Amino acid sequence: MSKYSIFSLAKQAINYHEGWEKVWRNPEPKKHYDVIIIGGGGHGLATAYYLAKNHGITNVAVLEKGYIGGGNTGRNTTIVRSNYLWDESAHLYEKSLKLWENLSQDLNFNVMFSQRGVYNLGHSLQDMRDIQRRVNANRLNGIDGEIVEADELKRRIPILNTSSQSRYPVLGASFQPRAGTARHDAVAWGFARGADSFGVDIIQQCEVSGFIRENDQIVGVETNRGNIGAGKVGIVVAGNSSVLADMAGFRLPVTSHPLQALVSEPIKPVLDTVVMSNAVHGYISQSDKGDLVVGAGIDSYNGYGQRGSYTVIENALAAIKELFPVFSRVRMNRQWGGIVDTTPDACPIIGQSPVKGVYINCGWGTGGFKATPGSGYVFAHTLAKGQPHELNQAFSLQRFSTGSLIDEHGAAGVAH
Ligand code: FAD
Ligand code: PYC
Repeated sequence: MSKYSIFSLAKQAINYHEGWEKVWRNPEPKKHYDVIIIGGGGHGLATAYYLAKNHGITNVAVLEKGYIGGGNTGRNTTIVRSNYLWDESAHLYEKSLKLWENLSQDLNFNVMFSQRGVYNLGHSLQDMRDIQRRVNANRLNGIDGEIVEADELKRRIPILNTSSQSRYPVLGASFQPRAGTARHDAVAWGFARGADSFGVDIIQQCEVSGFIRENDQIVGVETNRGNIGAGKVGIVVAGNSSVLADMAGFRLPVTSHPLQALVSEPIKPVLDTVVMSNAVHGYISQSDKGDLVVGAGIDSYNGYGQRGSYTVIENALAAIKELFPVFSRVRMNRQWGGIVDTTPDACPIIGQSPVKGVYINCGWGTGGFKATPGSGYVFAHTLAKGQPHELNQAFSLQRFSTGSLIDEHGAAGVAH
């Protein structure tokens, strides 16, 4: 039973929760750490957690310029799936999905992982051929997937408009039953609490503004809270990756774009799964609270403003309204944007950078939330051993000079 009775909970509420224990400490930065992780999003926090848990490296700091989970981790629409086309990505995302399946137990923190399934709609014969190819490839890799024809889709999701008269008629879908959603903040908080319990320092309001160099090696970082020495530095800053890489002295093939989402007023439960359509650049699920969570395709211009332009969400909502006419009078409550870091092959970059002492984890674009545990797992290995885990070997920065690209544009969620 909880140590808080109903009376003590009420007393805490009146006392502004003054007696509640902190979930993680709020330490001052030390002079030196074995590993510094820049970026307190899900990926940075997961990296710190697995560094400590799997590799016994606990003299670690996570430096976050704002508050943890305040970047894309807290701005995304929480779709988790592993139905990628190519072996390299399928294995990486499937490892992540397996970690998701046990994450609440592992962290002893409810991340509300809900395997409600994800549908990717097909609107043309070519879409359906691509779906067939992807589902077949997934099955060969041991990943669950099925092809669902339009009639069956209508039976499973009665409010979906499958009329042949619509602008983009629905011909069918791929379905991954083990896919679903999770609670984004809880993922950041769970990993933060877990990492902190191993002694990792999570330092918020700590912006990295430069790197300290000795000869050709990075030996620390400059921050608004002073200089901090480091044996190794991991950059995990999503939309700000090019900015940090530039400070460290190397270039990334990454462009940063706004990606927008919206939530509606809460309504009664009507949609118990996730429906995505790359062709119309819109996707939708319903949160446990009842809000409709709707997302758009990326804004095609580059920028760092966490907003995006109106026409993009107007188009996404028009598409959702056509797919689900029943939602036409639902009011939207909030809209926001996050900055996503896209690469030429829609795959991440995870590994050593060209600058000694610096490791990079970026390029997850519109689809990194689902990878949070897997990304942390392989990046921790890479930092600990100084070489990649077999699951991230193919995702090096060097692939952009060797030409070994892994084109995942088709499976990478909302088009980019
Ligand atoms: P972040 O959570 O952005 O963390 C990076 C952190 O670095 C930030 O907190 C930032 O403040 C910090 N930082 C930056 N610069 C500095 C500095 N100089 N010093 C210190 N700290 C710094 N993915 C999915 O898989 N499924 C989805 O449904 C999905 N939907 C999305 C919807 C939207 C609207 C958006 C924007 C993204 C979506 N994504 C989705 C993508 C996903 O959110 C990201 O790929 C993922 O969250 C990236 O996690 P992260 O930890 O790398 O980045
Ligand atoms: O990668 O599945 C995904 C996704 C959905 C919405 C944004 N990204």
